[in-house]
Amino acid sequence: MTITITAFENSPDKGRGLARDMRVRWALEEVGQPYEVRLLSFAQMKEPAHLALHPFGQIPTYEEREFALFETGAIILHIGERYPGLLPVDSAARARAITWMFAALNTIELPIVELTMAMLLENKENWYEQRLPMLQGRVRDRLGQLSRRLGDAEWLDGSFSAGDLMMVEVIVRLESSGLLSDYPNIVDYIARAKARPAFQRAFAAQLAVFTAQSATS
Ligand code: GTB
Repeated sequence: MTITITAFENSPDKGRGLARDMRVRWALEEVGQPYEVRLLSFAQMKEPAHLALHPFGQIPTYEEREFALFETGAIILHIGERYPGLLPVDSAARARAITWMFAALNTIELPIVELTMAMLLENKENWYEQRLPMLQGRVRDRLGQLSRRLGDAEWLDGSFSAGDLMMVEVIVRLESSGLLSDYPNIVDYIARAKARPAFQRAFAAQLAVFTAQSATS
């Protein structure tokens, strides 16, 4: 059975692992499932063939046998439920790991995306400097709460799980912002996650797309 995901043909992050196919690649590496990648241009993402798979015309998607998924939360939950390695067997621990996935996506990612989008797209606006401290404050609030909960633990709840994968994928987006340096345990948490062989294989695979594209253009 072949698993196929979609990814940017030319990722704006230049292969730094910030586009959301990275989290799907990483999850598949954690569970040891091979996958193929269909690369899409921005124009192809808005064409009917892709819109049939992803109503919002985005990447990544996930195809397996007769069905297709979109939304990284749903994709990683599916991978975690279908293959061992990302979700605990114990039902309470499994529910808690899924809770962390939702916390990453609903509670932590929202203010991070708001901040990073403002930094990227609104930095020339005359109200940007006024708005920035408020956006940064919201992110700091969440990082402080996360840092206190993580404490000295290696992972959020026992062994590494899909909850950690999603949380790390969400907070790495802050690495260039300077905000993480006030939370050394979060910096170490990210470093531990990035040291995982599955992360490294996934990162190398998405970087190879950018390297190959640069060589031909
Ligand atoms: N909620 C969806 C999910 O989790 O699957 C969000 C999917 C999404 O935002 N996809 C983005 C996309 O397809 C790519 S990852 N955008 C094109 C469009 O909407 O037309 C977001 C992303 C893009 C680029 C960087 N970067 O350059 O650093 C980081 C993250």
